[in-house]
Amino acid sequence: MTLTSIRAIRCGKTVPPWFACLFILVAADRLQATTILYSVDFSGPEHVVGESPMLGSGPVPRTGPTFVGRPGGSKFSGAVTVSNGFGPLTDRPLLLEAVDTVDGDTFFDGVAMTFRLDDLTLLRPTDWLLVAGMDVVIDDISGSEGLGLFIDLPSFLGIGFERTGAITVRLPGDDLVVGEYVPGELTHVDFRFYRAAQTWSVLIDGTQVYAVSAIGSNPRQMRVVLVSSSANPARAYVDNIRIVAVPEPRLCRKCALGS
Ligand SMILES: [Ca+2]
Ligand SMILES: [Ca+2]
Repeated sequence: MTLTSIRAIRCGKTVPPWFACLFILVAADRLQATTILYSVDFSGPEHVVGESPMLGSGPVPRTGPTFVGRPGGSKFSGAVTVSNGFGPLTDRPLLLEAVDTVDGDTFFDGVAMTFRLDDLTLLRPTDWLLVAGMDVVIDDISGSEGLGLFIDLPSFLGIGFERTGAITVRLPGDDLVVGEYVPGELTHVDFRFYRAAQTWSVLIDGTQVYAVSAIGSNPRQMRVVLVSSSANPARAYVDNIRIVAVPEPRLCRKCALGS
């Protein structure tokens, strides 16, 4: 970082270099103290290309999901496997593939991956932010009911990659279109819980697209679900899944928030 860029750091006004340096030290301290709950990139030796990912459990940071498979039992069909790469995800992303084995009936098939949070201490007294995020690349979900990313609360907070090309916030009983995606291109999704404000927000490629207050601070799990409604296989890739708890910065909270 150059002196010019240090001077460019703003907290409502231009700050002197000594303050910027102090801010950097505090930021470094904050970075070190961040608790990584899950860091899952499917690239470690415990994960094997062509097989289901190794599950994660026990102490943090966990390097695998806590469940992959078929939600809802035998009616669901598909596979969740580590792949060599796809498009911009060149370093072993996870492929979710769903096929509806009996096309035209009333049952959908699909696969899911979950990251348990209810067996972890998510937030310490000084923590003010919980972030859960991942990279997503859609291959072909034209025959599916979409790829859903959920934080399960007492209710749920969900993002849908729909077969129409829309990205939606999935609300109980309704969907809100908040963006669009291009098959083969990367989209990054973050869920953020701001403890002080008791606010959950959703960010697409770093831009907040939705926020809601007071729907609970103790999520049970993060869930990725691909559901199919046709014999045409639906395929989507995810990678670089991180769930972290961030402590309160001691100085310049506005700077840390980027506002
Ligand atoms: Ca990877
Ligand atoms: Ca069916």
